[in-house]
Amino acid sequence: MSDFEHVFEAPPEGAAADWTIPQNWAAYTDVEHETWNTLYARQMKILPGRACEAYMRGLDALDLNMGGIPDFEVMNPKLQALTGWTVVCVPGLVPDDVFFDHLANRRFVSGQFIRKPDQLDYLQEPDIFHDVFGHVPMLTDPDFAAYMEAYGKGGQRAQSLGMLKNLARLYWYTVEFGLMKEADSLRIYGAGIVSSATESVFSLEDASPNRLGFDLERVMKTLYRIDDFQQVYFVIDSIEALKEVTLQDFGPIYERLQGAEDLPIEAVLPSDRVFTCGTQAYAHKGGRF
Ligand code: HBI
Ligand code: FE
Repeated sequence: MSDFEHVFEAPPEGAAADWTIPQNWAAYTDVEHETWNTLYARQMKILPGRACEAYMRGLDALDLNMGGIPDFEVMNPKLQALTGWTVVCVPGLVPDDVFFDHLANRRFVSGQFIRKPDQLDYLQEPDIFHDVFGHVPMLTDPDFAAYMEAYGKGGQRAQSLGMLKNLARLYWYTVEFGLMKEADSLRIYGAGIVSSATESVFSLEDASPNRLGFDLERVMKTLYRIDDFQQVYFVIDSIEALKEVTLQDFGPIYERLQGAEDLPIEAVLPSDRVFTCGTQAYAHKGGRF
């Protein structure tokens, strides 16, 4: 297990050229399966009424609640039949170009390991609970599936244009920490939120964070933090609207961004669609849960 910052230069021993490794499902211990079950049961007390419908539907369609860590040989045929996506295992964080190549081909990469029982609430590196419970249900939605493939292709292009920093913010504020408008309230679809018991509540109910309407160019300018609850969440109108916005050519946006300044995390602009103007009390008292 490596640090989040640590990215290997080349596939480690035992990994294929595309960095994938076997899941080796039979080798998970009882304790590891129990960790999955504990995390799963905890989220199921929190997510109904908070997670968006597409997420809850996907969770159902994939039967991730059969007990223990999902076996990809059982899960993948179901996922593939729905949207053509599959999930492959990797040893940890993989280089950007490898990550994008998998996404562009409708393969989602998942950590093979699961967190230790004393790390239930927080770990920095994505494990199989975050990657599968958090990300995979949304991949059963056809519009979200198309969005993620487009992101992979866009990543390859952004990398060649030197705009990856900006595109990564889009991933962060949608795929990882996105909220959406649904049934006259706000719902969660971001994987970083649905896989966290505390942030599932904080993101929707705490008075601290700003909740602002999603705007592609605005988001690409906005800084983010990776080690604590977010200070701003962006709200999409629908998954289809998110997909539509990313099917445009980002070229002109990148040109404007070249000369633009980054926006501070807690900025609220006159042009923002404000759902909540947060107090920022949590961040100002020092954060960290
Ligand atoms: N590797 N395993 C893994 N998981 C990720 O989410 C990931 C990665 N490598 C690079 C990467 N993400 C970034 O390129 C994106 O978040 C932008
Ligand atoms: Fe993630």
